Amino acid sequence: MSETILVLGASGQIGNELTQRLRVLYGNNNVIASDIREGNNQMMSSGPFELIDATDKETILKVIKKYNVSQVYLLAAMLSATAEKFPQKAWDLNMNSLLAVLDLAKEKHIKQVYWPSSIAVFGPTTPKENTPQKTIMEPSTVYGISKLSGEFWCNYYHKKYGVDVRSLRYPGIISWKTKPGGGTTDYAVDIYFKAIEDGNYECFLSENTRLPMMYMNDAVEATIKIMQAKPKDVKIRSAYNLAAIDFTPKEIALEIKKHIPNFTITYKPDFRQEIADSWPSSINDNDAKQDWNWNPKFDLESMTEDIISNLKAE
Ligand code: AKB
Repeated sequence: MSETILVLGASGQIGNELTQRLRVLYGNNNVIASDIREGNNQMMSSGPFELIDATDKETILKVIKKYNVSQVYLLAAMLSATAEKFPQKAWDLNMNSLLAVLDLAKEKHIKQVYWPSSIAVFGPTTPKENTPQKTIMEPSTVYGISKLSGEFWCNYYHKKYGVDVRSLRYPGIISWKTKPGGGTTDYAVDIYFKAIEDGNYECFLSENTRLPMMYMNDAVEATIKIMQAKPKDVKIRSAYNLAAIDFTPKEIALEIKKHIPNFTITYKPDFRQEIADSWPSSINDNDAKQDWNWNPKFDLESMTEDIISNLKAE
């Protein structure tokens, strides 16, 4: 595989693990990590790193030219909960970074773009269960509005200028190597850390709030899979629905209890409850399965086992 890849937002939750996996697949020196802040030791020492503000098109272009970059993965974004506090900043970051990268592809500086969408494109009027690819989409959060607008832009640049852009609607992504920041689904990451450190967790969502989720390993796998798919197989150029598991805070707590019997959970819903209530509880991803053979590997049980054994070993 001979690609040179630039990852924007490589120090974040998904960017970090995606960069490490891409370095294994494409060679350390062919994957340039970048972020507005430095990454962890492993990222900084395993391959090239550049400080980049993802909205700064000129700097992105300089780095593309410096390394002869062919693909950009744009992972920089402000997530749902933080975006409600800083709506203008969220809009500026989420939109300007995408338009900068799409323009660079339109101007033929790069061949391929990955940009993540989210289940946040759906809203309170969307069918909640087994949410289809095509359905009512009336997001009620700033983050959701920016992601839905981004999807339209991706589709537009593909149809109008032939830009090869690919996108997935991520559910909540659960990881143990890097923590997320500012999302509504973050509770499902925090809970594991608190279970190991303190034996208890105060959840900011109510016990029966069901949300679509996915283990990081599957998310990284899906991202690379859609980028490696033949262009003709990527039939949807807005963003694909993507699913793996769905559960409630009560259900994940019960699963953790199998490993840490004294673990306790309490519930104190805050402003994030309203965001969670506006999102689907499960997603239909048949298009991704049919078009490019998507298939998740982890369920709640195997994910919990993997996370807890890794956290205990740390
Ligand atoms: C968030 O909670 O904001 C994100 C997402 C679902 O896109 N994890």
